Amino acid sequence: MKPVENTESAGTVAEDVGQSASEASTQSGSVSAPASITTDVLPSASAIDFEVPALPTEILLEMYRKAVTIRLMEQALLAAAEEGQIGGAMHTAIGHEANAVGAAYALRPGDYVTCTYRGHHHGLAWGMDPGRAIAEVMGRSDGFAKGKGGSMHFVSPEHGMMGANGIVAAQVPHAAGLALSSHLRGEDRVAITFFGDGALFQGVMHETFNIAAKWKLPLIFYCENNRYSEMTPIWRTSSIEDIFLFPRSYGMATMQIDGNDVEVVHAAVSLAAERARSGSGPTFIEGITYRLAGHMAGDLETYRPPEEVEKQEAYGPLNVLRAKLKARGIDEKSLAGIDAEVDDLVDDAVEFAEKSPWPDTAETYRDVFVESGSG
Ligand SMILES: Cc1ncc(C[n+]2csc(CCOP(=O)(O)OP(=O)(O)O)c2C)c(N)n1
Ligand SMILES: [Mg+2]
Repeated sequence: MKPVENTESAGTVAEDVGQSASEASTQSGSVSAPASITTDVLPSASAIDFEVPALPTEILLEMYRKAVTIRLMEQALLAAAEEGQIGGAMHTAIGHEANAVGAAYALRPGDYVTCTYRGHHHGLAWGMDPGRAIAEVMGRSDGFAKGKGGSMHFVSPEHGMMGANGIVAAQVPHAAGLALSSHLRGEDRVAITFFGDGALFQGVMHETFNIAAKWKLPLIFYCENNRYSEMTPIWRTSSIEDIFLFPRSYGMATMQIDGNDVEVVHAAVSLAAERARSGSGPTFIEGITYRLAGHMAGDLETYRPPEEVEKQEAYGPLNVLRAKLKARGIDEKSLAGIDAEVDDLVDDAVEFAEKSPWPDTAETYRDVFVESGSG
């Protein structure tokens, strides 16, 4: 396995409906995975069909800075969890960065995002400040939900971040509601919802597929397929491993893409957003990715060999992006300079969060229930 160094990897898009799964699979060039993900089949092996324009180098550099910020913040949060500074479960998105960064750059201010409990990367990609984000995870008063949401319930409507959710797939119909409101108000806002491969087996997922396709909602379904649900690999839980084949049966346009490549993600989400804004309805994107850290802080990871993680790390989103930038003449020293700046920024963010006061007890029931004013 080695990092992809060119910008030509792409994804597959299939809008025809009524094909059999095997036809679709053959046409997409996807490979049926063996009974283990410990394989040399790279995500980009399934990536060929649509144009992936090269983004300007300055944008790629910005994306790199954002992806490194996410990575270093997640690492700092894992260290804080180990020190006992974080209550409750915390799931990091180490290895998932490109899905969030590529998508956020493809959408506009005013668009909506919802995501799972693994959502710190989406919050940051959508513009949330790292200091306040860390404060939220630590339950401090400067957090975006004054410390009441914590890691699993990131929310910041002013950034379009309409809520992470601890219940697998619960955020998906919420996004459909946001898309419906945009449609009913005659706005051109798009909603994107991120979920994992495990969410495909929740009933509400399929109810939302059906109604979104039927009503042509301006909605993007984005599956971050990291090939595990908690500690269980996908080949143990799913009848098919090409997740994008499920929504095709609802008549939805689908893509299976390399979720570790920001340019590919950007191109796919741009295409899906264009379809949504022009009234063509929802698109389902399966971003193949890999979780490089445990399912949650404290996960001993006894269910997968370290060699598997090392192998995937080589193709991790930061390595892919570094290789792209180097191919464009950005040298190691410049990249190390960005890494050092971000490191300082994240140190400051942690310090800010640690100094943030605990919420006052008077806050306990505030913002928990809607106040109608009528008693
Ligand atoms: C409805 C529901 N069932 C079970 C759980 C427990 N649970 C938490 S994370 C998780 C795995 C989900 O895997 P996936 O959708 O692939 O997302 P990932 O964690 O890999 O990002 C499960 C089953 C839950 N939170 N909600
Ligand atoms: Mg998963």
